[in-house]
Amino acid sequence: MKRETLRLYFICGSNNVEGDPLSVIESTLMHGVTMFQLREKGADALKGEALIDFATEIGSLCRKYNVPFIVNDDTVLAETVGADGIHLGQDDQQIASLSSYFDDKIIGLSVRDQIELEQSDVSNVDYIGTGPVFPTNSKDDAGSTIGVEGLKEMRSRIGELPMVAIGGINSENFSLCLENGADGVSLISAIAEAKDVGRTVVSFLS
Ligand code: TZP
Ligand code: MG
Repeated sequence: MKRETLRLYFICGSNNVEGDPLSVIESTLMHGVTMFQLREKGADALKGEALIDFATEIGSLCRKYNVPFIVNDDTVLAETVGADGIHLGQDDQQIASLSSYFDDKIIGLSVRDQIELEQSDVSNVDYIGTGPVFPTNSKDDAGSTIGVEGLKEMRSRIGELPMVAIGGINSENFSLCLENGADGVSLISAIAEAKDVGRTVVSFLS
């Protein structure tokens, strides 16, 4: 994948936004988000047919705006709805056991630090997500922050592998991530909870 594709990576599930999630997602795509991930989590997460329907609608929107559509964790869902890729964490399914559907798809892996990097086979990984860079309220088990020093360190260890920063990124600190080795920033709350989603997206791109 091109590293520019990671520039502004919006991650969202149905319960990260107030109001209609599909309208919010469409607005972000329309205003220039470069990659989208469906991350459906929590006690009130959609399941079964409702989740498939939601993911299918998102897939159509992403195609309309020519933005890659990535599914978090759920390889069956990704394949069912024809997603462009999957994002896996350290405790998710092993990349080596993914079905052939993913052979030509985008594979992202969360790699927090040097220890996780040593434990990970990144040979078939298209990009890594590293963080949390800053404190976050969007993931209970995100662990301690790695700071921009963590990003810099990761960049020095992974060479040219595309890398996106995650965790607590907002309009004040996103440039720091880009200056310290990240090819892009991935965000939930700074976009999902913005009053004016379109304007917020544009502000991250300048
Ligand atoms: N992984 C590490 S931090 C995080 C994830 C999914 C949450 C990012 O959300 P926010 O609201 O942008 O801090
Ligand atoms: Mg996961």
